Amino acid sequence: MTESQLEVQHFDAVVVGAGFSGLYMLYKLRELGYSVRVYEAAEDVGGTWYHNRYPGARCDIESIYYNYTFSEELLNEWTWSQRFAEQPEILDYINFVANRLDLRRDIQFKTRITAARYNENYHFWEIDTDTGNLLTASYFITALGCLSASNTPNIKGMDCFKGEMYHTGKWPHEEVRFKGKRVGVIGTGSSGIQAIPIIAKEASSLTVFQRTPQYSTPAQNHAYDPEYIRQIRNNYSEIKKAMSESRHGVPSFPREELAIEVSPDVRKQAYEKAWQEGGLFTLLYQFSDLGFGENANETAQDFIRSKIREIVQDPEVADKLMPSFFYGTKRPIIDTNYFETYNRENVTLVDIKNTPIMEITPTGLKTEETEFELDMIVFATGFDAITGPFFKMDIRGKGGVPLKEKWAGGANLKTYLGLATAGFPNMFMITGPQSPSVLSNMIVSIEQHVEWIADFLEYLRKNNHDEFDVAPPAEEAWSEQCREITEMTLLPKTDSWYMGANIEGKPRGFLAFAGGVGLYRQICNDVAAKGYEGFITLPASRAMNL
Ligand code: N01
Repeated sequence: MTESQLEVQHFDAVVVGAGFSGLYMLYKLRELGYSVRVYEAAEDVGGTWYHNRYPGARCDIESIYYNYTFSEELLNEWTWSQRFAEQPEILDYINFVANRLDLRRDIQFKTRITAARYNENYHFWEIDTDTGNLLTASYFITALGCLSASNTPNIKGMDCFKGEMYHTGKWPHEEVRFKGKRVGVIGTGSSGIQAIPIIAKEASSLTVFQRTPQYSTPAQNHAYDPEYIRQIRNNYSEIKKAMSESRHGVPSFPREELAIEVSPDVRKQAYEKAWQEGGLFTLLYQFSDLGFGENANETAQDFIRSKIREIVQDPEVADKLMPSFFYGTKRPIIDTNYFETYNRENVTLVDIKNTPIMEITPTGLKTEETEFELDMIVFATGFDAITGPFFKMDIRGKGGVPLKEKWAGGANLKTYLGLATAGFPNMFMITGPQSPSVLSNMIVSIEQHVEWIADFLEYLRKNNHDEFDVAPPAEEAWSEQCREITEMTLLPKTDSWYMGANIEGKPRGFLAFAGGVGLYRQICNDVAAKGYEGFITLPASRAMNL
């Protein structure tokens, strides 16, 4: 270790992560005159879009809404090529922003924050990195991404596999070739469903190991018409307002009609229109009771199941692909030729709920029934979502209490607005647990959080305060409100990663705020308007408690 590495560096704010949220937080605080340093474990900017470079990776939010909206210049200088941009184009966009705003000079790459402790005497955070930096920061801001801790199941024998093995969430930078190979994909969530049709076209054979069949509807992706882009640009301030007041961060709203009150013909027409139109929430928005009413939801399920049956030629394969949970209680999935892929001769579907995977062998994979010879295994097995990335660091608050301990047990996961948590003063979370984050267009949620945090820091500075904490009753009330809203929906009735159900041993509990980004923004604004009600702030002038 060099001498300079042993020097303690102090910043007003240390931000963890250089994805969409970390980059905007850096820009915002730097503009306001704070000293900020971002630490990023990867070699470059991008966060989720840096790591998820598997074949077929693309956005499920329409590109024109999936960008920063805080700068008109950025909006006007970037033109998306297609309705659902592919990962390389999104990563290019993030690089464009990083270059345009000259962000890299305040980012330290290839450096992982390993631990952070709150120093109660000096009211700052002491932060350790895996490169030996010793840091202190008045504010510790996590911009970790909700889906950055990949989940690879521990399957007997996996270390002995002689072929290639990948996880969609940690895809290599070098080209992965499927040509002439026998490939197995485990997992049929958004990642698997995007990758499967592409891999199938190249591989000599593709075996899909499916645990839970999924609903997926066509993305109906297409190139953008320049005239359409021009119109969008001209109306962007209205679009931005609609996004910020919406449910999911896109400028559209569920229709008011109830599925259970219209005739089967009217319903079918609505669903058919949505199917043709494509898009993430289009089908879910056809009726306002799909997210709440079991019978209503079943009509959407039936429609998608009938479509799967129409598309998939082999009735036995179609049977295996029939999903049965409430539609929309896992993040909806949109695809390009997913179900069609099962009509290919080189594709086999294996139902691992009925015939579980027993082990990985040196040459393939064994289920209870069959042994499959494979040259490559792709894990599309998702993430330890939302809380997982926090637990990769040893974060300790007042009294040295580890965050992992505070949040142990699903019912104990308490935050205030998903932005902060009691006992961890001066720590902010961008798109943390119990915020709308993963249920929304992430960029809309990120911008709202970053701007709210910056406003709060300005409030503290103007009032000459240097410490905030959450009042425990405020986080009790917020957590209860999150639970009550979730209970009104069908969301907790499904085993999903929203519920922590995909990770063995993870406590069950809904991890986000389900009331929508519009309501959430209003609540956050009210809290600010009432002098940051629910937060305890302390003046910088008080004697240090040494
Ligand atoms: O992960 P997932 P993902 N043995 O958790 C299965 C976002 N995203 O990476 O359903 C066997 O959804 C698991 O089975 P089950 C988006 O928000 C967005 O696909 O748990 N199988 C499931 O089939 C998304 O929701 C885009 O029974 C196992 C799959 O693996 C989120 O990321 C693209 C298993 C995991 O599905 C996560 O998506 C990609 C095991 N032990 C991702 N463990 C966009 O379009 C898990 N599975 C923007």
